[in-house]
Amino acid sequence: MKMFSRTPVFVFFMLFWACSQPNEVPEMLFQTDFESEAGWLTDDRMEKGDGHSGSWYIRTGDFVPYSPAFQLKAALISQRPIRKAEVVCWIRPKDVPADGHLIFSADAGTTSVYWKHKELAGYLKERGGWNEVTETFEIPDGSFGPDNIIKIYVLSKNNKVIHVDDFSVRFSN
Ligand SMILES: [Ca+2]
Repeated sequence: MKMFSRTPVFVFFMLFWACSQPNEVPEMLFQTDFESEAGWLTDDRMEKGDGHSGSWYIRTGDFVPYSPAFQLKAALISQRPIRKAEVVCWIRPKDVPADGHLIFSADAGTTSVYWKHKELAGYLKERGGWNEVTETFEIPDGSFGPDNIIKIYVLSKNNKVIHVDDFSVRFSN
């Protein structure tokens, strides 16, 4: 009798559990406005001034062509294969004509096992204004493994200074 008396409670619990499980793995969003990185991100490429948000942003192009990178092992982003990375950031050319790339790479040590880029020249024609970059990397299955390090960053192609602020990456499976 005890078993029958507990059955409705058990069924209710299972229904509640089943209904509360998401149908899809939630997207994985990483974002920064660089306002809280000052003093913690030990990189000379941080700059204080008129940011897109607040006072802090990063720069690339004069003494180092690469901006600081988003950098994380693929397995720590998701246990499932990553199929898409949607990047939104704001960039501002200090000098024109600036030219740049948005880079996505998956590295093993110092070697890139997968590497793609997006042209940024179209965002960098006018001096002094912040421009929103919205780019999506579609990633074929098997492009990299869970132990590879995912890096996403801005590269200045012609040594002109580019400012970068409000950087976000949304990964999905
Ligand atoms: Ca900022």
